[in-house]
Amino acid sequence: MSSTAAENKNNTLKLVGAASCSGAQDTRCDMGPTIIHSSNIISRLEQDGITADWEQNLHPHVHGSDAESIADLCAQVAKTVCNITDNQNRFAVIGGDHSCAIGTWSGAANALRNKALNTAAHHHGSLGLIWIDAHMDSHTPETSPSGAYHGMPLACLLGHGHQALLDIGYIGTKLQPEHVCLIGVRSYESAEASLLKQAGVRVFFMDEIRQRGLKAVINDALDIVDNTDGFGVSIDLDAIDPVDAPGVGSPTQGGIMAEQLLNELPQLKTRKNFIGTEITEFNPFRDVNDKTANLVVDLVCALA
Ligand SMILES: [Mn+2]
Repeated sequence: MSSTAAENKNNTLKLVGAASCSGAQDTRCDMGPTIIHSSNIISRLEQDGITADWEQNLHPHVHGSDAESIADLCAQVAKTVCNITDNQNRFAVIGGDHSCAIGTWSGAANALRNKALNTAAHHHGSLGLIWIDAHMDSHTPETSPSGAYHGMPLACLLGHGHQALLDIGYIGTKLQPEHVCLIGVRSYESAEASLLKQAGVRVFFMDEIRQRGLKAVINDALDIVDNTDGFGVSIDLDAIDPVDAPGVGSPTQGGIMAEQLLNELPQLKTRKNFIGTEITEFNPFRDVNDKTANLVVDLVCALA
């Protein structure tokens, strides 16, 4: 007897804490996952009718700001996310600084690639990604003024960066430029802008969001990820205006208002190929009245 894909789908939201911190100069984002883990997040999801559990909290085995130390945690994150996706559950990774994205999306890409190989499909298991961020995160070690790895994850996923970070999950590029877009960008250096431009990655700057509205931009973003085998969203909380998200690693003026984002994000989960969420750069030490902590919970619920 054959069963349908719908019957096989396990449909549980698996939350994963990834305490990445060595990718940033301010390492206090490592407390973010702990704070969210101890919040009301699971009961909030259950109130919304979502089956959810907190799968695991991952910590670096070694603390160092070199590529090998970053790669250690990213490899753990990749393995966990790959297993969740293999089991046809959705994931929500709570960072940590944004360097954990190398792990999250390498793991997702690995699962999609294995699935395509196993089914002898005519496609290659392509990953789609909507990257919501004030920054481009597209530096390489050669161009980064700070050398901080949370400024490099998107470049790594596109195949540019330290070798140790390119080989996570499997050896090879995880993300094709035509399957990714950035939303909310307003602070960047010219070297990363030209890397994305040369690759042909679509960037929705804040100016365009103000002109056209977030709804139109999210619709365009969904067109970009529509034909992939699976897509997700990586949210750097600094994309959101510091008025609404003060507790972040690098607050940047002039961002997306939280309410707008919460209104538009639920469109993502209506797509059949939506596989998971990542929320990064929550720094509880900079938070004001738990505003940012509560927003993380709201964002996970909006995407669950
Ligand atoms: Mn970022």
